[in-house]
Amino acid sequence: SPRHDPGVDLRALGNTPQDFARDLLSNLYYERGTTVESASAQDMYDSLARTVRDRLAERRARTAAAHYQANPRWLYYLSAEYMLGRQLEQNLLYTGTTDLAREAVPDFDTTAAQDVEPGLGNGGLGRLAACLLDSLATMDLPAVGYGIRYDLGIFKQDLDAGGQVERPDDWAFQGNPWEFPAPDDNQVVGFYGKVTSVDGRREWEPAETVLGEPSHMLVPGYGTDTVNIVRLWRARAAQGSFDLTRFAHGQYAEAVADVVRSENISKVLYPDDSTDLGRELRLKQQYFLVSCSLRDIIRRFSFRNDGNWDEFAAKTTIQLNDTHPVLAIPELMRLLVDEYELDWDRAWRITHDTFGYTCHTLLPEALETWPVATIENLLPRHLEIIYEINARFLAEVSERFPGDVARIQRMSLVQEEPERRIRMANLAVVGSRAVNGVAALHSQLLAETTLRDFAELWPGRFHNVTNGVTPRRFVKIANPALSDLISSALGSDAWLRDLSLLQGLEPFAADDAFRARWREIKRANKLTLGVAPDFLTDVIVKRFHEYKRQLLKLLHTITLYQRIRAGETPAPRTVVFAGKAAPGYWAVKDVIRLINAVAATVNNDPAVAPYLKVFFPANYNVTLGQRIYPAADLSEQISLAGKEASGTGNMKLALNGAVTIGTLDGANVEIRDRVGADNFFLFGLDAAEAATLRSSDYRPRDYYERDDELRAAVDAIGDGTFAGGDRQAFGGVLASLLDRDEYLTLADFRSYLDAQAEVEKVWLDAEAWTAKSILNTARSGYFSSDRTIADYTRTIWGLDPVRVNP
Ligand code: 26V
Repeated sequence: SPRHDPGVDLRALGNTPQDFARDLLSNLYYERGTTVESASAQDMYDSLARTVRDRLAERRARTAAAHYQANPRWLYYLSAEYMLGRQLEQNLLYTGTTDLAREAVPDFDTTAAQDVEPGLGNGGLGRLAACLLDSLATMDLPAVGYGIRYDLGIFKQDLDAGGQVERPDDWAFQGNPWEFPAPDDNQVVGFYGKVTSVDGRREWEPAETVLGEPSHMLVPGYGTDTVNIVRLWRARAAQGSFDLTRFAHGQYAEAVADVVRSENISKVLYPDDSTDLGRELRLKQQYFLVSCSLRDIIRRFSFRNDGNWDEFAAKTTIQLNDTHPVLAIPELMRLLVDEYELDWDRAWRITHDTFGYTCHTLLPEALETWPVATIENLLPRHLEIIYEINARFLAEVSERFPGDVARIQRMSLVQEEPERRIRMANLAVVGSRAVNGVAALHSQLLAETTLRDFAELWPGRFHNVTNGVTPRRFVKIANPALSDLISSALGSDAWLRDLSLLQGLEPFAADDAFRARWREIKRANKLTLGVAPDFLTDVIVKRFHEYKRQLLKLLHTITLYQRIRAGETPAPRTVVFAGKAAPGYWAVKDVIRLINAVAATVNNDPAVAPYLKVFFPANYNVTLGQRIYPAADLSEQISLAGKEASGTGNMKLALNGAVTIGTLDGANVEIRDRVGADNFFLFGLDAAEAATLRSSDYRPRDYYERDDELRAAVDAIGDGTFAGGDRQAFGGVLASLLDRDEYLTLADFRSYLDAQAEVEKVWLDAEAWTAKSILNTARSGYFSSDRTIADYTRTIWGLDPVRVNP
């Protein structure tokens, strides 16, 4: 029977100024219980958000009806992280109500400033997930994103005496008007307990259960009526968990112990994306996400397809965003074999045909492994299933490579030394139909190094899908003036849905008036950011990691400072650093402290002021990024080659007309291929050279001793120049550079400075620079996440669009 009543006209919400103002007032009165006169900024924001949300909800209802009719193949994106960014401006744009809102709301800017971004991710991987959802909806593809509704998102970064201090990000403290709770779709998740045999079947009896309560946020497409959802799970204790008896005895903490233990599962996002910590609570989060989402996926499948399992893989494709949700593989096996009583081989075919796995790193220390003992305790039945998968898999390997014991040890899902651990990436590859890296070089290196044995066994399973970014948020919303200029040059705004059309800007690189206008916009964007409008804005904005080499940028900055002190007069520049460090990652927290110490010295030196400023805005997040990218002239993408899987900030910056200085790493390679070698400042070792040098007896001190400017910059770190004479203040940074220099910063220093000299030469010719800037935008259309989705759809997912009736 139809679930949607076509007789109901859901479009009662009009789009005249009167309709909009009436709905806003109605929300103010009936949802907030206040009036225009006494409304706080928060009241007004919440009412406006609901007014916009209701217009999306109407599209959502039509989308659901179209999906029900079509009964399509679905994509389910499983991700522990989503960095959605602010919602209000996006949803105003997508519903075409920006002008209505500005008219209806008394102080629009103050109201809009109440919007808080849900920072439910660490960095690149989480923001990629949000860009992919935006493109899926824009391309009318039936998809649901599944994630965790953390109470606390990525910490807020303060700078205290130049050092990073973390504060909790209670992002929904004032409520979240964009969210729809769906308590009827609760799931029950089990942990711990034991496995017994009953009539020849294995039965897991969990010792602890937790409720997963879903809510969703709307994910509208741009220029279409499709509105998809991202469904986020929050952990709750079962009703009645409060222990009244303990309470009556004055044992207040004990009375709520069960509630607290349950709710802790979705309490906080783990802010460490650099190392595998192996904490049990994190494994609980992962299983919580996987268990709730799979049951929800099966529920959705069952009411559409009468639970015919032979149809499951044809109707369902599940993409695993890195290894964080990889427990979905043994969990689906457990559900099929233990609960639905399918035989193993049939269950395995279904499971294997359902999953795709995206790998986002090459760093060995970021590859997740879990101690066997931890899994055995928390998820005893899953461990049995992993062992069974492993036994069958290793039998296959032995048959292909008889007697190759070393290979079997490398490929096993179980690492034996120094303790027994489960290798999640191996499990992901074995249990998936398709595996992909996130940029051409990354996918190639995965197949040649990290996952080489697997690529040899199953070459057809390995793919590349180069990352992309949404031009709606990162060009149209972030840079409205540039967007208007592009639309008027191209004669329409069709580029926002087909970014390859930016190619049409190429001829304008030779147009004097256009270049002048382009520069004016960049200038205005710098003023908005609060940096000097006529200085070169040189930006390195990303999470802090040693491999990303913010320290290389700092050594260059110190050299500039020393040259100016020595009487040189380089082209004026502002160096912008922004980004968070994992709270326990001391090596880079010291780098943040050092950057701010250098900034204090540089910015307080009047002799240097005309030439150099260092700016470190705190708390880099999506919102701050949207202000920085439009103001940037130079995009720093200077990771050691072979370490950055892709990068996506590089794409956001190029699309906003920043020229890249970078190594041949991640997607830089493809950016350079597309914008042209003349419009990209290349330096440094390539991945092969870097690997060779690292495996030889690399001696950073040799570089230090041979290069006078390098030595002077390093010495300034050690002699107290930036620490009021304290020679010990940055001893750790110094020692790690001179004794180890794991990421070859000193080896790439001179090449980097040469490339910076070339930057400066071009910058001094404003017309030449502007032409390069325009060509960077014109030739970066490939880096739209719409193209990324088209690639996934063609090579991995096999989805068809479903159009929503107007
Ligand atoms: C890693 C880990 C390691 C273990 C425990 C917790 C945890 C949480 C998050 C991560 C994420 C690291 C992977 C990541 O963010 N990779 C980035 O993915 C971007 C999108 O594909 C890509 O552009 C960046 O180059 C890559 O570093």
